[in-house]
Amino acid sequence: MKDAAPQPVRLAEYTPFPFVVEHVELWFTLAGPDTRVRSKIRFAPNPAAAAPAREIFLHGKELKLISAQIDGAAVEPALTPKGLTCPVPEGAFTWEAEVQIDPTTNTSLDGLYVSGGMYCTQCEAEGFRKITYYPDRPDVMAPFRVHIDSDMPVKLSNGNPVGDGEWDDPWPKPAYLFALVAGDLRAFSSDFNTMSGRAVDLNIYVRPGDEPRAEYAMDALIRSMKWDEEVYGREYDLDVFNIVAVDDFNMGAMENKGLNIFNSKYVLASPETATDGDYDLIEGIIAHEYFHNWTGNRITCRDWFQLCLKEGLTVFRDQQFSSDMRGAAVKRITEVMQLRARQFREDQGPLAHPVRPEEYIEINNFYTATVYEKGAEVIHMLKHLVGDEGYKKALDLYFERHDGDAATIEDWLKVFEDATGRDLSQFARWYSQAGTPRLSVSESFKDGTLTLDFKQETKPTPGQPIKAPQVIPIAVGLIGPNGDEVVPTTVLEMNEAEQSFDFTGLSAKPVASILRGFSAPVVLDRPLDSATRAFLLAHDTDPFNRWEAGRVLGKEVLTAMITKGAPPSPDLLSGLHRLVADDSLEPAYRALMLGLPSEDDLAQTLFDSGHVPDPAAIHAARETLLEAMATEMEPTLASLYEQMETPAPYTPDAEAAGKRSLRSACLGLLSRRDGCARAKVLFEAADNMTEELSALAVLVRHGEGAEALQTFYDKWHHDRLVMDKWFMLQVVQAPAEKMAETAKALTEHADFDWKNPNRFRSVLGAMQANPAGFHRADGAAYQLYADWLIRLDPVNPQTTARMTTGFETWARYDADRQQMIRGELERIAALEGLSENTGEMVGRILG
Ligand code: B3K
Ligand code: ZN
Repeated sequence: MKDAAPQPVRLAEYTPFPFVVEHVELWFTLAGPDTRVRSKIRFAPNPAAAAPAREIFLHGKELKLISAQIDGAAVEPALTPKGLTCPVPEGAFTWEAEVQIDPTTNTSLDGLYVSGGMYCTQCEAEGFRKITYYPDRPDVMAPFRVHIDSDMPVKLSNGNPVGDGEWDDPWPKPAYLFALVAGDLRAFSSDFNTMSGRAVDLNIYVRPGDEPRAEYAMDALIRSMKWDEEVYGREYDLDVFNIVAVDDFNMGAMENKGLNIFNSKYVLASPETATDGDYDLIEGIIAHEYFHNWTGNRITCRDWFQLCLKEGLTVFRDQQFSSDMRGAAVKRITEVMQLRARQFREDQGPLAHPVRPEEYIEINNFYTATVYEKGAEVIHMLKHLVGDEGYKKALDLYFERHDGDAATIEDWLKVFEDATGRDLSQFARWYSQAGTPRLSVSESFKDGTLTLDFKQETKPTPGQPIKAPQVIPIAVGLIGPNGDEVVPTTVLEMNEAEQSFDFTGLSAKPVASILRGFSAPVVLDRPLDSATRAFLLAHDTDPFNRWEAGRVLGKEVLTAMITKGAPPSPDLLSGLHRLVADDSLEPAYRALMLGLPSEDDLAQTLFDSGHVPDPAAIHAARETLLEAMATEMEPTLASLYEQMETPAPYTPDAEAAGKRSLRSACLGLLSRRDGCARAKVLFEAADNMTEELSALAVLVRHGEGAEALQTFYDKWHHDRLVMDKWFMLQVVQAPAEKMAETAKALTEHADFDWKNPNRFRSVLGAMQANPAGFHRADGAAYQLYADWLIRLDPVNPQTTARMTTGFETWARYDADRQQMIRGELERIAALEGLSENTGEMVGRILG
């Protein structure tokens, strides 16, 4: 067992740091295991502190202190594993220190580490303390100057270059935004002229030979810079903007000031190696990190409890950007699918927490779907409530009032109140109350009046037994019996536990389209007969709700198949068939229509309606429905498959990608009828990874993939990113009863580099995407998964802790499965030397 239980950090206990940092200067000597960091930091008393302090605490972790001085005189601070304490003089003083660190053995990918022969850093949230002694908290902001001594040809840090390996960042920043890179790298370069005429050099640094694969990311960067000027009036503020691609990275990317560091998966793309999905993600993540320059860097967070201040807002901004680039309807649907798959799942289980949590043991465990995606949904609602004009005024005021600040959610809501005159005190509950509200509605029609009676209810979540009503914007439109819209979208504002709204003066009973565009992150509970759902599927003028009608119908049909042995419903089959055949709808939208609710989503739905989900039965029902769809629609699918062929050469734009996504959906269904004939042809002929991979997936799914997998391996084994796909596909497409064995065999493959997070996730993480295999009745997959978490924890606690969420849904399942999962979690919890990261997660999941 672990030592003394770690103490949580609490929002309520925030106090300002007693000093301000006026300037930081750092000298790095990058020399492998004997890497040295010298620092010179100018401190002054913080006027905002309660009382002047006569000693200073600096964070420091895994550092070897070589020397320390204050105002030039040697000092001997008291050292602990978390930092040092040292007496200080009255007034301002200069701290100087030298530490020794070893980046070559740093496998946590946090702090300064070596990846593929290059030095790089990751400091958010608390990695800077592994580089030198410093007040490593976001409310301490300072300008930095950095000197890098290394024989590496490229030496980068934040800010503007002022010499070889010398950088000056004039914008005060917290330490979590510090970055350093040194390596044998090549740049793909371009430039940008800002709206006020500043010339900015843009570089994407990659390994030699990868330069052409950075072209798309560069294009996305330039479009992001332009968009932020046009839509938010935000201009870039340095002479250079650098991006570096790194192979070993715990997450997607990091917004370090002027020097974004990216997982190479989200930078490098070529038609032959990247899929349409990869291009889409690259565009979105490049934008996200760039947008952080204002929402995160220029205005940062006072403390880590305010994480959603920068993350929720930046996700919201990248969603707006992607919607402008790729089409609003399709983007909104994919956002909501992702929200439900990740955030609703989190909110409905033992890890539920508010968008602004109130305590944590390890902050890295709170970079969650709730903070990011629900954080963005809260802003989406706010915009509904104050309108586009109000939103614009509030954002302008936010940038004007808080530029240079480390701000809070209270500051954020205050600008909306001041700009619009609205009282947001009840709305603020969205930040403090965890859980997904369930919004039920019943409807009645009498004398030309439609009445909608709403009721909201949020189940208790850990630490929050009682929930107060929230403000819920409910976008509603009404459709007349002939399919025409009779009342266009209006936003109803619900703020009580139960509330009714009337629509008067109607000549006939309309069909209401409720929660249009998914105007609030709630579960809508609306009993409706399948004929009315089919009517909405055919006629709803709101593209999101039209898709949603099909989705809900699909869920109801699947539920009836699973719980009552009902056959696939003809209403659903014919409704989907009509839509898919409708040429007036864009192909990407039709492709989404063909997607059924996921197995995980169905498991939660069954659980919510009082059933114990059986993962094998869910899988089987989905298969039966897919077979029925293929049979019903075969001729239509076959002709669409021909029509949706995109001309060579490949282009990654949304229109072409949309056609390919519909084509791939058709291929998936047709392969159930044509013995994989089309997939075999496509696999041979494809000139791009999107189609090569979709054909391979079909072949493997139908047990026809052995040869193709070998061909693919021989063609791509030199390419890490493509090989990740090869690993992942085999796990995802494996038959449930063999998934654990497949994954295990892959972990024994010579190319399974388990210390690389991308590769680890592409085998172990992929098990989650095969729920029937993961939840196999004998627990073999649970055990394999836990074995690997146990192995990874001492090497990379952050990635291990994140992956424990694979077990967060244990309470949905039957007693045997519950017992097996709990057994695995307890086995992990009992480990000697378990990291605080994983310990906290496992403890919360067990409850
Ligand atoms: N801010 C980083 C995430 C840091 C995660 C630290 N464990 C990337 C992003 O959200 O843009
Ligand atoms: Zn972010």
